[in-house]
Amino acid sequence: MIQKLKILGYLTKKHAKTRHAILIDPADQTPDVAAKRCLAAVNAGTSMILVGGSSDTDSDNVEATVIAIREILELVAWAKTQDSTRTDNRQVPIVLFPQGAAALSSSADAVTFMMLMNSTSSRYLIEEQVAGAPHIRRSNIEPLPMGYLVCAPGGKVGEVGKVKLIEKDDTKRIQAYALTAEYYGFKLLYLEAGSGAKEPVNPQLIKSAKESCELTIIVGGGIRDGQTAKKAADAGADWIVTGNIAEDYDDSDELQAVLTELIESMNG
Ligand code: 1GP
Repeated sequence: MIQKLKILGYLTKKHAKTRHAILIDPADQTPDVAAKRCLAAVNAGTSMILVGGSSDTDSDNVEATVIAIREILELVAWAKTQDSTRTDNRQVPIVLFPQGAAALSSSADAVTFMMLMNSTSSRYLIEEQVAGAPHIRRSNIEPLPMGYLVCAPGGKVGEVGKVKLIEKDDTKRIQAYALTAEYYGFKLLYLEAGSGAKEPVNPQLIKSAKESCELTIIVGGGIRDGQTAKKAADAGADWIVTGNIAEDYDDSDELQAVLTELIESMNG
């Protein structure tokens, strides 16, 4: 396990390259399948595993998924220590990306403690966070202060979160939100187009957010190939998240090859 209270530093550390995170939705796959996909992603160069979804997740399936992922990664890490020819011993954190207070696991390394800033519902602005905070304290997982913004098209998270979407060309509005996130003391800003979005976050919005604050920028939703990932990276994304694409592949080697290609072309 990565040492406690170190994950925020790991996420915000300035990197020459944009890093990749895989998002696992526990409602869409069994824990075993999730673990195999994570292993393929880590072998491809993924730097973080996010676990969460916008519906149908609860603490039981989140916990079982986190444990299965941790077990497979620890097994592989142990195997590497037995092989003197292997010098790579990258550790990849498992971070919860919860839909709310009912989708937490004490087995994770950290949790994105986020405000869905452009929601119109007090539930996603503050109430779920208040409900989840005591659980986070008890389980001793690290909270990562994060502003979460849903941009058009927004998809299911936009609907569930009762979001007033940031439109593709609304650079002024995203600048104001980015500044607000910084003034609140958040360290991360996540720009979301919605899982499976037909169009990813407009690179112009990413650029505007990046230029108006000092926060670490994470971008996800609708990114399915290296070219799209590269556009987001070039616009200023520090992290790119992909979720759905992993669910298209049952074969681990195939998934590893696809993600390797995506991660390489993103920084190419
Ligand atoms: C994470 O919602 C994304 O922010 C994941 O989106 O499933 O479209 O990759 P995809």
